[in-house]
Amino acid sequence: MRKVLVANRGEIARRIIRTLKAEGIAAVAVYSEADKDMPFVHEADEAVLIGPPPVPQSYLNVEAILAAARQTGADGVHPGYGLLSENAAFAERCREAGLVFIGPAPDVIAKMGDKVTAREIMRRAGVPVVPGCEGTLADAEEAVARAREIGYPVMLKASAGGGGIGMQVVNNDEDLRQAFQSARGRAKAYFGNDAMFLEKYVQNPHHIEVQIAADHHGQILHILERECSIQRRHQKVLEESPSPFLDEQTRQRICQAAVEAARAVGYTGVGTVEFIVDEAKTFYFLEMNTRLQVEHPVTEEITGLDLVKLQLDIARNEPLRLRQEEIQAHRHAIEVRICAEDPNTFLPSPGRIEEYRPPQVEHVRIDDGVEAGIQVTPYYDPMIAKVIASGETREKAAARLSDALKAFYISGIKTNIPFLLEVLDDPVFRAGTYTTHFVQNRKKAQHGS
Ligand code: MV4
Repeated sequence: MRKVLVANRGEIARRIIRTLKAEGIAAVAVYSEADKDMPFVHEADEAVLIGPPPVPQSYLNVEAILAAARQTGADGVHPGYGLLSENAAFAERCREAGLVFIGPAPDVIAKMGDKVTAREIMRRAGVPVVPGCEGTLADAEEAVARAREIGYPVMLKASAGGGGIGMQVVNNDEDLRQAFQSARGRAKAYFGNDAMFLEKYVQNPHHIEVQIAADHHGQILHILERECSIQRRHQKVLEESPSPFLDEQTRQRICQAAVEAARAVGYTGVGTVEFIVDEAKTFYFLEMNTRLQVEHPVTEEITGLDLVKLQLDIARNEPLRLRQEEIQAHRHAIEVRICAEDPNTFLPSPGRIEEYRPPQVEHVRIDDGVEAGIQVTPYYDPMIAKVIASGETREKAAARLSDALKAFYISGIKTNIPFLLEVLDDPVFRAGTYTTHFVQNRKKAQHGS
């Protein structure tokens, strides 16, 4: 590979360009009219305007992106996260155009994108899945029959959903009959696919994911876990590794299960296996994400690996020159996502960034996509920077992160930094005992209910 087109924007485009340069590979940026002044556009070796600001006309515009690749002579495409990263049809179009898609094969993306198929593949391979129905539900009456077998509460999910979209908790037959029709209608409208399934609802769980890497020579490695339980409305707020919740034995077992999950689908590339872990530390496969994730720097900071380099090595058909025993957590790392939003209402706060001064301190990594003078527009994700602090202990990493956030100066837009500081200061966070209900529980406590 000599030239790679980065089919993304903002901080992740910049992050990918950094490793491309280190590898001596030329980077092509594609950008919308709204992004012409963004750092990733200037840092690429070449940049191609692909359309107006709305994503369907630019960053999701497959024809324009493929035309940019052809026009610049790129031989590879890195999709980043979000946007086209888990679009099997796009991966296939890249291949047809003679471009190396930096990710797994299109059929693997499609299989993992369909949650019922993913569940069946894992169940047959002996990877634990949440107790639930087999295959899809024909109608509301079948849903009720299965729910009675599973036992309420159950979670009704859309097979084409994922990431929290198209799922709801149901407590009894009557609610399920009601929920089934409306949920199916929404799934049809949202995804063009109304396949539904049921799982036992796991109360107060932890959300733990395992990083994996698999080459084209049969080697599959896990690269430890990330604890991602601190979320708000299915948007992750903070991620850390190692998980303060896992003991060494459970860690070994969940990481091994992730390797088996990758093997079961014939995975190649860097990917993430998401698990839900209950209070007794029993874990279940939830989903597999076939892309580089937002929170990948947490893994990089504790292991010293460059996950984008691993993606490139695998895409170049090179064997992974790593043994499982060599992959160790040398430190503790915690990441938070800085978003252009009102810290009280969580509503987006677009506008021009007047001043922008990220702190520069040792063991604090900042992956950002903006600079002073940049306009944060409502067209795209409001995340503008990630701050990743590490230390020999969790306490040191947390203290460094807190200091870094206090020293992070941004004016012109509102950011969620005050909210992130409250999270870091919360006794439940400090104790490391939080679950996916952490943000919701804090809010309840504040309102005295
Ligand atoms: C669940 C669950 C409990 N039981 N499935 C959310 C994201 C997606 N990847 C799967 N998710 C969940 N699936 C079963 N059977 C809990 C979650 C979940 C969650 C649910 C409600 C509120 C916040 C949550 C945060 C993480 C995971």
